[in-house]
Amino acid sequence: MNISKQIPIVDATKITRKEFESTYLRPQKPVILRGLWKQYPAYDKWTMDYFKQSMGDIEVELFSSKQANPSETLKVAHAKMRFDKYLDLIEKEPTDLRLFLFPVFKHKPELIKDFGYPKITGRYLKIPFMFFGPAGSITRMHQDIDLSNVFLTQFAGKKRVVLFAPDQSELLYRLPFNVHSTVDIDNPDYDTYPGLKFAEGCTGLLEHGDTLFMPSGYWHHIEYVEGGFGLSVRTLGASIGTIVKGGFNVTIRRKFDDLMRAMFDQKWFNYKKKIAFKRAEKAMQKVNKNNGGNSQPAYN
Ligand SMILES: O=C(O)CCC(=O)C(=O)O
Repeated sequence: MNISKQIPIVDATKITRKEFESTYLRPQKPVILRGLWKQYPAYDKWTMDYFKQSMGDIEVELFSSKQANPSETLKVAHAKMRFDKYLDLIEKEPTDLRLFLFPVFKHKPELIKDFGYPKITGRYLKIPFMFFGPAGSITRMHQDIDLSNVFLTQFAGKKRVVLFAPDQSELLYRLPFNVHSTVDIDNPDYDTYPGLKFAEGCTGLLEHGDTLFMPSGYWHHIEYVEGGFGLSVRTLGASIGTIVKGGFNVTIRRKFDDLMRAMFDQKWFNYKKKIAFKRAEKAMQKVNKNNGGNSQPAYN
């Protein structure tokens, strides 16, 4: 596996919409847009203390990466807590409880006034979500099921992100009917997952005010280097094909996977793993063929 390539960083106040769309959006290349949200009050206003004071009394549902079943999309919470207590916890104590896809605007609609949708592109799906997590917690590697383009802005704390393009899915042992991979890229097990040796991705560090552009279907593994939070907004996928596939994933494919898991549980998971391993084997053969039979693993 080689993830040493750095995600490029550009000054968002200097790049035009035309440049962004031709260099990153249309070719579907990730980039960190530094300072994209400087234009909105949220840039300075949204702090841990602000959220504690303004909506600390609501109850939030929390997810643990350690307790997560790799076969499932996150639906069933592992813990519940008052929001202010949770924010205190992630500032002070080790925990792996994350607040994932948090629809903060349902609880506090006036927050919408603190930001807008940056004119660097268009076709926004206006459903923002927030993500909170403590230092050391991990958002396990996944693709976003709707295949939209994602703009993830960091407000507090730092996050290390590792991305892989969708064409690396087989080498990452993507589980069919699902958007998760079973590999752990922080502790790569090359004996069990030999295809992972050939996967190539890129890495970046998000700090306050950085917006990561993740093109449709990009795999992301996120590590909270410091406790903090961010917000994602999405735009429609790059092509009609991607949009239709995203719609299909969210509706039929996910429901089918849920149904099969409910009926066959471990048997279904084992079947999906078997397919993932077969596909990885084929992908390795393809890499080898493309390199004239001299493929060298892309180790870091
Ligand atoms: O920042 C995070 O914890 C997760 C973000 C994410 O997975 C997403 O925006 O799709």
